Amino acid sequence: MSSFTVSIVDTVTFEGQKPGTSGLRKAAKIFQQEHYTENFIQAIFEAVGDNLFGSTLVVGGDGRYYGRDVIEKIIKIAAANGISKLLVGQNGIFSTPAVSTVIRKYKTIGGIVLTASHNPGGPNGDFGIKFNCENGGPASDSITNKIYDITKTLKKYKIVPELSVDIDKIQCVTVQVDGKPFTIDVIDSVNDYINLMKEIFDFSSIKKLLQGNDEHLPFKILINSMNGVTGPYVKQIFGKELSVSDSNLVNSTPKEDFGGLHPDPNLTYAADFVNDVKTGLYDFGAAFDGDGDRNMIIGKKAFFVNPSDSLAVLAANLNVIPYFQKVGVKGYARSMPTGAAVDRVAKSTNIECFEVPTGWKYFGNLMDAGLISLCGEESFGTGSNHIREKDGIWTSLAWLNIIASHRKSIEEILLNHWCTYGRNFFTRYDYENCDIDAANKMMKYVEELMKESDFVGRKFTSHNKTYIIKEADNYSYKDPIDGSVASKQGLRILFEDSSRIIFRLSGTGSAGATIRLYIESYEADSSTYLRDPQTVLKPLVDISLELSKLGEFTGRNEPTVIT
Ligand code: G16
Repeated sequence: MSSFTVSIVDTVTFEGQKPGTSGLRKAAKIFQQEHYTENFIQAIFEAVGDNLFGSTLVVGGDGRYYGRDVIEKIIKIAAANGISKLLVGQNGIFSTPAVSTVIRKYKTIGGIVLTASHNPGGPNGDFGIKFNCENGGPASDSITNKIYDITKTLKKYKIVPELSVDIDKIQCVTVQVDGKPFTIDVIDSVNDYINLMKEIFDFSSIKKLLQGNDEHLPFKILINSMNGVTGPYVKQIFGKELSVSDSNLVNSTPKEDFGGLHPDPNLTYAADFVNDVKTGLYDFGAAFDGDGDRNMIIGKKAFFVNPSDSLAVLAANLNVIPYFQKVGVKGYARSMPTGAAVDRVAKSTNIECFEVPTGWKYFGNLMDAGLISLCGEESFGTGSNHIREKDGIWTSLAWLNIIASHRKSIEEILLNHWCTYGRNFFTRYDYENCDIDAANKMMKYVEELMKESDFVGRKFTSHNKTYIIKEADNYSYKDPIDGSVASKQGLRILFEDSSRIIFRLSGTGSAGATIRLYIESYEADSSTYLRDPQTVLKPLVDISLELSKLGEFTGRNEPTVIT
């Protein structure tokens, strides 16, 4: 057995290693600075503390540029910090949901996910490092704050410089590090995840749906992995298990730069995919982001399923999915800016519904306490308590399972849903890469406005619609399990008719500031259900822009992305 010794390296501290909504995300070039990545990894290990000794850790990422180099660094630093074993995805590949699956299955101390999610990759793109805890979910604020505090004073890191392992080969290697065994187990990246999906869903009924029979034509699907990590998972699940032809599974080889794509499955960045489905050739389309936790679902002719509606439809139909038939359905949850369609399903079925700040990490405690089964966010994320991350492929399979059970199109399912519950029209405007000062000034301006004594009760009229402010605040959340408080999570203006305007600064961008404007309005009149949300919400959009002076502050006349 090869033997190695630990070296201690003097380092310099770096400013700004503060994890955002989901891990530390920066330009790859920043991570490539000498010591930068090593410092952050060492800080993660120090934040975990004594529990690290003798533990097992999962490591993998979305295959983006610089990921392999970082895995090599993690192997060397983990070995030097007393970890006993690493479970590394073959080729360095693990989707974010697969990391969560593997952490939970093998009861490891956690995992490190190398991804900047939906942000572009490559030498001029972004990179990211995220720490997930033993429940399989993203680290809580208290842990990420601890990591950040450590980075501010870090002077040294521990490393085994000579240690290196071929991560392209499935193998289990044990070496001696300062006299103690250290194991690197390079495992298949997809097996455990696929087995879990097969336990959850009715694969045979989905297969029948896709293949068709005497009564039904084959249900044609197009799955787009956007050159991200889901490719190998999609090929196995949809290709091998469900016999979908290769030509219907596109962009399914992970690429370091996502083939130049912006791997964010929304109407703007996945426009080519939307256009392909618009042709009418497919009954269903699903696209996933770089690390496989986000999804976009569209129906025939690209009938768009808003993520807030997707959550509500899943909530209303979980009973057809074998996993939920077995374990039952507890509560639901959504992030604060997410449209409240799911609240209506919860109310009608007498199931509790929670509201949390933006960030999947806030669902973890609720799931661990057995309070929720399903949760989702407007940012194209849905998932359940099968793991502790949102899960793109899971969502597409859930939709297919529901469609297979009802034998209805996506459009019919949504229309039926709205006819039962009414429709929460929702849109999000993103103003990406704004000047940081300008964005902060705008947020401050709105917050000050909200404090004016007569703000509540103020009337706004636009396009013959009048809205009266009922409540306004900077959203704050107290976790019902551990009592921790997350404050300043977004400026909310709530109207008497239950419409909402929310302003929030994104925590996942890597350059400048991204302002998100979320707008929602409820309609119970069925003649409106098929109207374009942009038309229905235009009065509120105009009111938001006028009230916030967003254009004046930022110089932006148009959003970068509209969802
Ligand atoms: C992350 C978080 C999500 C959050 C999203 C958007 O997703 O996991 O919970 O909704 O960012 O956050 P923001 O509005 O702050 O940009 P992902 O897919 O980027 O990991």
